[in-house]
Amino acid sequence: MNEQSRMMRRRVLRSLVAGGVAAATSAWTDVVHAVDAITLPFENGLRPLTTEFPQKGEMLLLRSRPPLLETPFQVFDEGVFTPNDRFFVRWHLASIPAQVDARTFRLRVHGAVARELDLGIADVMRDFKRVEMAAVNQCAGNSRGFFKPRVAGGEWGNGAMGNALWTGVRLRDILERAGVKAGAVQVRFNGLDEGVIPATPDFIKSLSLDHARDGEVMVAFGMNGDPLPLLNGFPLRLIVPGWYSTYWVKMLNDIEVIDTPDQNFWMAKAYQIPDTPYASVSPQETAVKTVSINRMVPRSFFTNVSDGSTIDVAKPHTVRGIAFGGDKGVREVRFSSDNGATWASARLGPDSGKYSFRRWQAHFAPSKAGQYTLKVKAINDDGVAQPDTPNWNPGGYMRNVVEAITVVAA
Ligand SMILES: Nc1nc2c(c(=O)[nH]1)N[C@H]1C(S)=C(S)[C@@H](COP(=O)(O)O)O[C@H]1N2
Ligand SMILES: [Mo]
Repeated sequence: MNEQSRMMRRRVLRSLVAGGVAAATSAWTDVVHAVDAITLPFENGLRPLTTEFPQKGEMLLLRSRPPLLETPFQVFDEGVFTPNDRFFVRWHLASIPAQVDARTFRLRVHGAVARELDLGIADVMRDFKRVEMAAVNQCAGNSRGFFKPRVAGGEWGNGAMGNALWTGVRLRDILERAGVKAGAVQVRFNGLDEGVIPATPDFIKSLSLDHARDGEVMVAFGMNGDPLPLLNGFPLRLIVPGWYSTYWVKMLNDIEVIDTPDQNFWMAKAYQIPDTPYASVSPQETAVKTVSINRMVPRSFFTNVSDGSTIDVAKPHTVRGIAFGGDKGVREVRFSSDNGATWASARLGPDSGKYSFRRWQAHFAPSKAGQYTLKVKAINDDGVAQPDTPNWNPGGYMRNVVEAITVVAA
């Protein structure tokens, strides 16, 4: 019943992994390292497992530079918080500092403010009230590999997400210290990373002034009780609870209050979704009105059974998993063992806060040998439920559907 045993872990040749189909004709000298790999359940789903990144344990490798590292899914069965050394990693630009000196690092606050601030880490930690919040960090493209028809982009499985207890200070308090001037409309955030060539637009994201001052958006220095790992944004990153992680700017060293809406590439052109329910369109549709991606939607997953698991027909089972409500708490998780014909409420684990993962479990006693399609559906505190059919959009964003797996009772 264990996810790990179902992952078809196997030894493959690194040149095969790196070179894809070209590997068959690659030089013999390329065939040097054998590495473990996992096959995700979609086309071209072979992913090597790597332990070669600093402060990271075993991760699925999608790309080395800039790094895209996915959390192996069985990690989510181990607890409600995702360990720092297994937390997924995503960077857009290839020039990322290999180390950051916390003693000399500065966070600048400028733009439409009464007083510019130039803060060291010690200032941030000492001068503002410390706050803590559990929140899910999920890439907008999480689960993109499941899109049908397929779309371009990082072909993630379901592991481009994680839940952590973030420690830091309120962005509102920092902005208050700087004194936002009348007429300001947005706050924009930049980190230490940049493109290799000047023509690459720097990765910069903005939030409305009201959102930035909602008292929930944080500048974090702690993750699950430790400093942030370098690849997750050491020494400071933005936390935007309930919103997709494209806004959670890492290695944050620049906050600018602006008085006209941000038109930079990463706001105006990238991360646009159809302005439709579940950001869904049919693949034939064109000229759909788009908006910048924003709030997350509820999701739920199985963590101790997966598609194709064989289970003992003679025994009752506890099926379990994780859920989250998106921008709201989890109201209910429903479980079905008959392909959605009947549903029962799952038992929810302890509540770590409305933006956190929440564990769930349900009882399943197969009445006879055979195949069972198990489904799980999350409903959030606004009554928003996961859809029965998957959404689709050309960017491969916001994948959402009631999860279904088939197990064999024998
Ligand atoms: N400075 C910086 N911050 C960034 C990004 C980036 O490329 N540069 N990518 C964003 C995106 S799209 C994602 S999914 C998250 C990933 O966070 P993680 O690497 O800590 O998991 O970082 C966000 N913050
Ligand atoms: Mo992302």
